Amino acid sequence: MMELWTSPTPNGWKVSIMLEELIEAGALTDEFEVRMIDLMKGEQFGDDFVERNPNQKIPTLRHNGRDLIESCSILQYLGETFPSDLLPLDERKWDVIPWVYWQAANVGPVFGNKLSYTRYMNDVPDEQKVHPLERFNTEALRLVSVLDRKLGDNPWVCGNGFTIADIALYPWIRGWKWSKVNITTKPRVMEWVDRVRARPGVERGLAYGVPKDEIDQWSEERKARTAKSGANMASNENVKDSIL
Ligand SMILES: N[C@@H](CCC(=O)N[C@@H](CS)C(=O)NCC(=O)O)C(=O)O
Repeated sequence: MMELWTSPTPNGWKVSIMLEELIEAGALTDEFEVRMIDLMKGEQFGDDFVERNPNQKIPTLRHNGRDLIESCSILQYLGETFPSDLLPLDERKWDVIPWVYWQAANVGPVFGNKLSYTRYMNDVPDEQKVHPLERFNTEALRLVSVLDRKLGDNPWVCGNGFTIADIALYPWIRGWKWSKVNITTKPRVMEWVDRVRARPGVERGLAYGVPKDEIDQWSEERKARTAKSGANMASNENVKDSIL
């Protein structure tokens, strides 16, 4: 039995895309349940959620009684449990896994912080945002350059095969307009974004919890709602109340 608790956010999309890509590859035929967690209502702080993920963040996956947290560890778990080309299980997996760690340790936190200061810190005075915005923007651009070099002339991050490294990276890079990280100087990265988006499994994975006509372009109402919920979550007061 498999249950995914998630939300339509970059870390959530990694796992929903993975499940749909596994179905596409014929590697996953089991039924699974998906529960959309309303982050704005604070469902990630509820007892039933925290029992599955003490870190109070989506996504979290329960499979055969085992709870998995951290989107990239879930990608690896699914890749190993349901073998497919998405994660080679011989020594070639070491061409892929370091780039999944690279995403988890660098692209996710840096793009996440850039996004947070760009869109969500409404109650922080502008002058206090100057340094973090510059810091995270510069680092995000550096990471995009690393991705550009890694892609080289290959279609996918780790060469000729689409893998969990592409799945880990795509949801953060696709949101470059929302996080205001200018990737347009890197045509190979732009083309890779389009190439990933064109995959049917990716299309279905992005649709979890989002109306079909808003997969690529959110409505103004959804943008405003997301910015408001992001501001609530980014508020230090709420973080203290919920964890300490
Ligand atoms: N490193 C974690 C990050 C998870 C994460 O930050 N999830 C966000 C949504 S993308 C979340 O649940 N935020 C709710 C909150 O901070 O209260 C992972 O990759 O799973």
